[in-house]
Order: sequence, then structure tokens, then C-alpha cells
Amino acid sequence: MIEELKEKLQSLSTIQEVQNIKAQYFGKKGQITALMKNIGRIEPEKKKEYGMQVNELKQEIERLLNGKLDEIKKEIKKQEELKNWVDVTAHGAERSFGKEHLIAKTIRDIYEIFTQFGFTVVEGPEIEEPWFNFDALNTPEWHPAREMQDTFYLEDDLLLRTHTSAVQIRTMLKEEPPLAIISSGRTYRKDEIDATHSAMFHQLECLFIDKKVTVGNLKMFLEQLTKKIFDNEDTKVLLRPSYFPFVEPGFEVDVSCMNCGGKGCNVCKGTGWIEVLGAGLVHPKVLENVGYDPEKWQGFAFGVGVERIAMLKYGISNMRELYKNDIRFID
Ligand code: FA5
Repeated sequence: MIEELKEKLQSLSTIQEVQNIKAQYFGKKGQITALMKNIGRIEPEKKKEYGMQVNELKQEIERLLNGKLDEIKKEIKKQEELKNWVDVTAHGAERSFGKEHLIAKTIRDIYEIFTQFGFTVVEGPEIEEPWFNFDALNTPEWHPAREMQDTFYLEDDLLLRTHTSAVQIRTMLKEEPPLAIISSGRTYRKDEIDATHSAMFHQLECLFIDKKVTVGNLKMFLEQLTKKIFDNEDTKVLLRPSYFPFVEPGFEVDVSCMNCGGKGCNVCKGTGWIEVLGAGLVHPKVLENVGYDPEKWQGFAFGVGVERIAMLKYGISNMRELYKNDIRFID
């Protein structure tokens, strides 16, 4: 019986097959079951001997069957492990890494320059109260300048800030002078969208408050700054008188064209100059509005269009390229 079983077991490969064989021995009609039942018919003096032999046979068969079961289970586990095997030393698939967006890079580069000059970065909300965006900046409701910047109004007398100048007010209310801060972020205007205008764009604001600050300080600072931004020692700045309610005097600031070096080309429309920012000395009314004494403190401020700088620096002719998130462009 044992030899026969050993032979049978050799060709088995599944647990179910072994169970079936097991039933042939230990099932209701199994061979061992039959031998056990048989014990009643054995002569009393041979019963003990018979019983011992059947038991030995039973144990041997069980041992063989369990041995086979273990063997099959081990094989299944091995196959399973092979299937899930990972070569941890193999090369990974090539992945393309993201690139920093040009707007983020431009802001970061300018921040780096400013922090070298000792300025601190501050933040302000994009959803703003009219007082911070307009009134405190010397632009009351009746003021025609409110129409200069077409505003997106929200519910509850809130608006989307039209410029980062609102951050000047928030900072001055919190801090005592002297101050040297910069801030940047999204700004919103109902402007027609074209190659140089978007309804959402980024500004970078600078505010410097100290004693005896003059236009000379502003000009010198802008010169140093633009030289660094455009990475060109020959960059010159031109202050053209202009009007912003929150500065006096106010200027529109041009830099010498980085394309032709001021000789005149199609980038600067032949003028040799490109407008990059609005600037001026902080208006005494603004200082009063935040509780600073205008007799004691003066300051300069300016606001830069970040997209404008990125376009000039990287030779981008259409602002919309900056918002498409086309990975080929960003690359
Ligand atoms: C201002 O917003 C003033 N707050 C700047 C300022 C700050 C002046 C501090 C004085 C003192 P202006 O409206 O000119 O100024 O906007 C500043 C810059 O934002 C512009 O030079 C331009 O580069 C950019 N800009 C304005 N409108 C848009 C637009 N729709 N899309 C993209 N950039 C714009």
C-alpha cells in the first residue's frame, strides 16, 4: 500500500489532488477506514497486533500525504515570490522633472536681489477691502483714478486687488518706520486681454521708508536694481513724470532697451527705452493715513509688472505664453 501511494504522490502537483488521494484512504469508503472497521472481526488474541499494524500504516500514510502537501505549499510560495520579485538594483524608467515657471523664477530672482539689499518679503491678500486698495492710498471714491484701474468687485464690499500697493498699507499699519519691504503676487483688472495685458497678472511692490528719502535715492536704487535684474552693467533708467495718487512726485520708469542697448530697435519701437514700472515718493497723505508723521518720515515705492520683466528678460513676445502651462514652452 505504501509503495503504491509513493508512486501516486509523485505525479501530484495541487493541494486538491492530494486531498482526493487522502479521501481514498481516510474517507468513508477509504482503505484505512475499512481496515479500522475490520477490527471487530479479528480474533481477540490477534486484535492488539492488528490494531498496532493498522495504526502504523495509518501514521505512515499520513506522514507521506502531509509531506507532499508541505512540498506543494512550498512550491506555490516560491512561484508567488518569483512573480512578485523586484530587482532593486535595476535602473528606473526615465522621468522628466518639472521646471520652475518663468513667473515664479522672475519673482524669486528679484527677491534674491532685494534681500541682498536688506529688504524683507511680506505678503498680503488677493481679496482686498476697498480701503486698503484705494482709500488709504489717497484714492477716495470720487477720485477719477479709481476708474484708471477697472476693478473686479466681489460680494460684501470686497474686491480683487488691482495692484500690490495695498500691501504697503497693511505693512505700515503693522510696523513702525523705518521699513524696507517687498511683496509680490497676483493682481486683477478688467483689462482687454492681448499680447501684453491679462485680466490676472503679477506685480512686485517695493516700499522703503526712512528719514530724508529723496528722488535721488529712488533713482540710484532703481539703477542698481535694474542692472542686477537684467544682468547688464550698462542698463540705464529714465524717470518720466507721471501720476499715481499715492506718490508725489510720481514717475513712469523706463530702462534702456536690453535688445539694442538704447540705439532703437523693434523691441523698444525705436525709442531705445522700455517702460517697466511705476514709482514715486510716498504721498504725505498716505503716511498720515497709516499714522506715520510725514514731517519725520519719507519714502519711495514702486510697483513692477512681473510678466513685463519676464518677457523682456527671456524675449517672450506674447504674455499669453506665460499662462498656457505648455510644458514645451516651460522647458
Ligand atoms: C500700479 O499698479 C501702481 N500701483 C504702481 C506703483 C506702485 C506706482 C508704487 C507708484 C508707487 P500700473 O497700473 O502702471 O501701476 O501697473 C504697474 C505695472 O503692472 C505696469 O507697468 C505693467 O507692467 C503691469 N500691468 C498693468 N496692467 C497689466 C495687465 N493688464 N496685464 C499685465 N501687466 C499689467
